[in-house]
Amino acid sequence: MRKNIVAGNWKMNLDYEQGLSLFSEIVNMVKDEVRGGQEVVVCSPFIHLASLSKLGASAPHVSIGAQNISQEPSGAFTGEISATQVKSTGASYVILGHSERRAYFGETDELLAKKVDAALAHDLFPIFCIGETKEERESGAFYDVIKRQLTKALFHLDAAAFGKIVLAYEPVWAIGTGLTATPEQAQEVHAFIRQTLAEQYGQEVADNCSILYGGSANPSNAQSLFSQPDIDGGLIGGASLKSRDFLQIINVFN
Ligand code: 3PY
Repeated sequence: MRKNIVAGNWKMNLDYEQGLSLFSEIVNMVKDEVRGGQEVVVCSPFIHLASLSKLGASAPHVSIGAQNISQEPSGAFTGEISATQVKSTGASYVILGHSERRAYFGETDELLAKKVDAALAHDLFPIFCIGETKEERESGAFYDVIKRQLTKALFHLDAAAFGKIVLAYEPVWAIGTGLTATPEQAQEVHAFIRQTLAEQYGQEVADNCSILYGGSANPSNAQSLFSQPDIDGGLIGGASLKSRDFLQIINVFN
């Protein structure tokens, strides 16, 4: 059975104290709300990870994640952070393939395949983002784009390794623009992703994979998005920075 997951992506926001204080609010609010089979993940900047892991120890359904790792194991890579280092903070997830990293830091599917391997080698679950640009949607090529991203970055994994991946469909045209895919548009793509997984790995692996929707998800649209059969939760940007909004989104599953 796949899990419902609501993951917050704080991006490059919040100083150290602000991050701790928001996280404490989230933990206190969700303590009694989150059901078995559902997980809340907070993906913070690196500076917060170790402290959030300690604060989250009393909240079994709240996990911590990073937003990037290096593909390299260790050594002379100034400014980089390895999978082992992230894992040593107590984090269990890492966002990989976010469109901001693809667009601003030149991350390619080939590089992302290496980052996925580094994460899995150190027991970090990747939340792997895929999605098309506005031009790719308008030209109708978006299914090819999504299939290419899956194939090049993930389909070298065997079925057991793939079972540790969470996917997030994030249409690039809906990130930071206030635009959201309609529930029907999102469902269509999620169903396509699941079908592509079934072709590659079989129906059981496809059925067990949590596929999240990301891209301006908020308390007003979460209900209609998450009620679609192939949408198993969300990767939440701006709305994860406000504890009340984030809780309202989490509560869609309650
Ligand atoms: C957004 O909602 O804008 C995101 O990028 C989530 O990752």
